Order: sequence, then structure tokens, then C-alpha cells
Amino acid sequence: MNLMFISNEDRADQWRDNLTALLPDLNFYVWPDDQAVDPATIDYVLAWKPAPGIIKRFPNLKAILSLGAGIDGITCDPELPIDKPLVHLVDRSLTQGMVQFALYWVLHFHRQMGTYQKFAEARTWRQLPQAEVDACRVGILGFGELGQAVGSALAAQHFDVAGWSRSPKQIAGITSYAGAEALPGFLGRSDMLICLLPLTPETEGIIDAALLAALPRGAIVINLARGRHLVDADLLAALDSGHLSAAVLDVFYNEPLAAEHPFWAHEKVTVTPHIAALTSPRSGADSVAANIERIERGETPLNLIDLARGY
Ligand code: NDP
Ligand code: OXD
Repeated sequence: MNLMFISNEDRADQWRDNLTALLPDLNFYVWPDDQAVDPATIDYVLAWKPAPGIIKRFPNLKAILSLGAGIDGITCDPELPIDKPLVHLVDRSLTQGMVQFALYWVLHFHRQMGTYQKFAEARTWRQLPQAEVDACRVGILGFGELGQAVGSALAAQHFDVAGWSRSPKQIAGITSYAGAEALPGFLGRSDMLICLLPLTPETEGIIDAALLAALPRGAIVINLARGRHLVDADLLAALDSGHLSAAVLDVFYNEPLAAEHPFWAHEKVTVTPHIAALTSPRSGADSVAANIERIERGETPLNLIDLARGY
């Protein structure tokens, strides 16, 4: 079996070591170092944001494997061969990282840690009432692999959690809202809104002025999915008008975020550099190897993307 690794990240050696330990018959090649290898012999590409047109050079692929949960960096290639199975990464370490990051910020706001930090800077000893956790309503926009893991972790801490997805879910202790008609009701009860949607034509720009206006006054927006879900100017207007009280943004329309972007200096905005959850070559290799083994046995891979749906 031959795999071509295509990524601008510098952890190819870690992926090689972990994958070949699990799949001793795998020949692991790295683009562009190994571009002399006959492209017709490559069975798999393992890719993150490949340059447009590269994947189609390999005519006999059994699957295109994403190095991340999101596949928008692959599907944006206008020459992507759409007849090949495309698989997104579901990885325990990625999921754990996302759960930790979301939990951290929900707890930060719920326990008013920003206010206590300001008190400490002013050497002020002051206690605020502790808000009831089950009165804090968290809404998760995009209730798939990551959204459900985050939702379950928050529900275990007794937050009042709801998830919004295309299809309804039945998860103990969590309210499910499904489809466009359910969105206003979901938003109206979301004191903290966490975005974990995939980027598709339907979800691009979804966090706009109308969506933000439907949130309760004082709501907090935490975008952990893609920058293009958000209309930056609409978020800034909602923060400046006082309708929103804070935003945590891990992802941006253009990354890295330009030094002159107003998000950096806004007192209500926390910027993190797309680190909510990072793919781990160690645990990620388990998922990738398991899927390659399934395909080699003639089985359908897990976590297949439906290109017509966009995720
Ligand atoms: P999944 O495909 O498992 O889940 C996607 C969810 O979004 C599903 O619940 C789906 O509904 C819902 N959804 C999709 N389109 C719509 C729509 N039009 N209306 C309503 N709901 C919709 O994705 P993951 O949970 O694995 O990943 C989510 C995203 O998180 C990734 O695409 C990526 O962009 C981002 N991400 C960010 C990281 C970071 O570090 N910041 C790290 C990893 C991922 P249904 O269940 O009905 O199909
Ligand atoms: C992903 C990401 O999609 O890291 O996995 O953003």
C-alpha cells in the first residue's frame, strides 16, 4: 500500500512512524519530496489544505483521508476528484482537545473569571454571587462528533445544554433542535453559543446580524469551527452595542489573523490561533490506520463525507 502525505505542517516523520508501526506494509511518501514516485501507484492521500490540483495527479486513489475534522481545505480544490471516497478525521485526542477548550471557556464566563482577574489587578477583594449552573443555557451550533462530545461534557457539569443540527438527536439530558425552522427557538435560549458547524455553502456566514440579534441580551459567542461562519463586522457591531457581552474566536476568515484586525484589540474579544483542538499524529494514526484496514478489507470507511451535503 502506498500513501502520499500532503501537508504544510512539519510532522510528516511523526505520521510516518506512527502509521508504519500500525501498517507495516505501508510505503509512506511525502509531497513534494517524493514526487518522483509513480502517481499511479499511490492508493491513499493523507492531506491538510493541499494546493489545488495536486490530488487529481493520483489517478488510482482508494480514498482521500483528511488530516483534520474539517474538509473545507480539501473540497475548496476545484479539481478535486469527486468520485473518490473522502474521509474526515475523527480522533480521540482531537475530540478531547475540543471538549477541554470549550469547557474551559464556558467555565471561565460562568465563574466570572474575567471580572475576578480585573479585581485582582486592582487588588480588590470582592465576592460576587455564584450563578446557578443549571440556569446557564449553552447552545451548540453543529451537533455532530465534536458538538455532541462538548455537549455531553457540559451536561455532566449540569449546564442546560441544547444542540442544533440538521437531523434531530436523542441524547440524555440535552435538548435537540433540528433544521432551519428550529433555529430561532434554539438561539433564543442560548446564553452561550458555541459554533461547531462544518463550513458548507449553507453554513458560511451563518453567524450574522440576524442570528446574533436572536440571542438573549448579554450572550457570549464562542466560535471554534471556521472563521467563515462569522460575519466579522456584525459580531463587532453586536459587541459594541452591548447586545453581546463577549466573544472567543479561535478561527478567522483569513488565518493567520492580520495584525491590524480589530478583533485583536477589542476588550470583549479573546483571540486564539486556531488551537482549540489539534490533530495528534499518535492518536490520529490509529483512526487513519483503522480506516485503511477497512478499505483494504473491502469495507466502507468510517466517517465518510457526503460531498452533496458538504460535510
Ligand atoms: P460533524 O460532521 O461530525 O458534525 C457536523 C454537525 O453540523 C452535524 O451535527 C450536522 O448535522 C451539523 N450541520 C451541518 N450542516 C448543518 C446545517 N446546514 N444546519 C444545521 N446543522 C448542520 O463535524 P465535527 O463535529 O467532526 O467537526 C465540526 C467542525 O469543527 C469541523 O468541520 C471543523 O470546521 C471544526 N474544527 C475546528 C477545530 C479547531 O481547532 N478550531 C478542530 C477540529 C474541528 P447532522 O448531525 O444532522 O448531520
Ligand atoms: C480541523 C481543524 O478541522 O483543526 O481538524 O480545524
